[in-house]
Amino acid sequence: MAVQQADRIIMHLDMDYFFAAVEERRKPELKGRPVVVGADPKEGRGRGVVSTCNYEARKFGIRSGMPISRAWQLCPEAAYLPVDFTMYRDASEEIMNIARKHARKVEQVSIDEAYMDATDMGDYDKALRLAERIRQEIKNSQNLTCSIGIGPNKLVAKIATDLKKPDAITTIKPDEVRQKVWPLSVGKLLGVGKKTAGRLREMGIRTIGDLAASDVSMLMAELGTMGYEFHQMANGMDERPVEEYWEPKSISREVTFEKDVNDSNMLTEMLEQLSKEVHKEAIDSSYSFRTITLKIRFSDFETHTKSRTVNITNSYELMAETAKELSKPFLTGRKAIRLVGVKASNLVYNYGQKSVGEFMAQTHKESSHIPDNF
Ligand code: DCP
Ligand code: CA
Ligand code: CA
Repeated sequence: MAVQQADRIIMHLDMDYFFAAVEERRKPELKGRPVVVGADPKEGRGRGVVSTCNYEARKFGIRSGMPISRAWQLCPEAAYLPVDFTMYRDASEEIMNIARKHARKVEQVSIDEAYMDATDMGDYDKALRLAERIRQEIKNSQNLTCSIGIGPNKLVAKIATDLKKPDAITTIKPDEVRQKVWPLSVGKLLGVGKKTAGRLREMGIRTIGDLAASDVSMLMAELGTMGYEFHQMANGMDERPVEEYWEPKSISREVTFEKDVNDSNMLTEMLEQLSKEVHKEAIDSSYSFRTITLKIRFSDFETHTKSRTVNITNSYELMAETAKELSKPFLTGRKAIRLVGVKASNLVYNYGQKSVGEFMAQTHKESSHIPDNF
């Protein structure tokens, strides 16, 4: 079994049924009942989706991302609660602080999830005891349960967490990858969605073990460099470091009109709306900005971007006005507009407004998928 970075010990922590667990903590009378957090079900006529639900509700088949109307069909007697993001973020911050107290390096990757580098513990037994201390402190001081996975890298640690939930700690040592990881479906690997899983299935590859046993040149011929990466992952190899801090490079929003637009009022309105959203995300994440960029794509796909750098600001008006001014040269009426976008970059973090934990919980997901070409 080829696990090469056997010298690292990585832990992955994930809170159990997080939003619903925080709701149960606030209202202990909910305990034991199915609890669904998400959009208002409106007696089955509601639109919107389930954010999450507790394990009692999962017994009825309710899942994250499911239409709330479907959840209502499956279990009308559940307690349905709206999303109270602020409360979950506060809980998240407390949990991340506990993790930071125990582990030297903590990388928060979502509101309820973090990687920790526990290499300095020296061996898996000591790492397990550290995980146990973290789990206990979260339970005692936060009255919430979590699951923790321990392995030689991020990939294996995350797979370990998912093997046993809730309220569990699972270790996968390098020499256990074959026994514990290989029987799992390829969908457990990072980047293998339904589409890729389907392609792999056509190639006769269903489990991670099938993938590990496949010829790497064949995988590369079929899937390019992705094929190589999947083969590495299937063999339990993943070199990504645990990174405590990172900065989002920019915050942006863009929209493709349903019908190409030639009306300057409509464009102006959209630029104001996009600016509002970009501005809100910047403020919520405690960022000021210096550069505002406008992107315009015409109906023939000709695309332009124009930027202006201003004195450091967090003003919505300045963002919207700048975007509108930058758009003027494009409003000749000659060509209809297919897409517009607004981006804030040259971001400056406002320390002191919010803690680093809070800003990371908010910005990590959104900022990691901003396309570089915008
Ligand atoms: N979330 C959401 N919409 C989704 C998925 C998740 O709003 N489609 C929110 C609610 C979850 C939180 O993110 O509580 C964390 O997501 P997880 O995928 O970790 O799921 P849970 O913590 O709810 O459950 P589990 O015990 O399976 O981890
Ligand atoms: Ca979770
Ligand atoms: Ca999670």
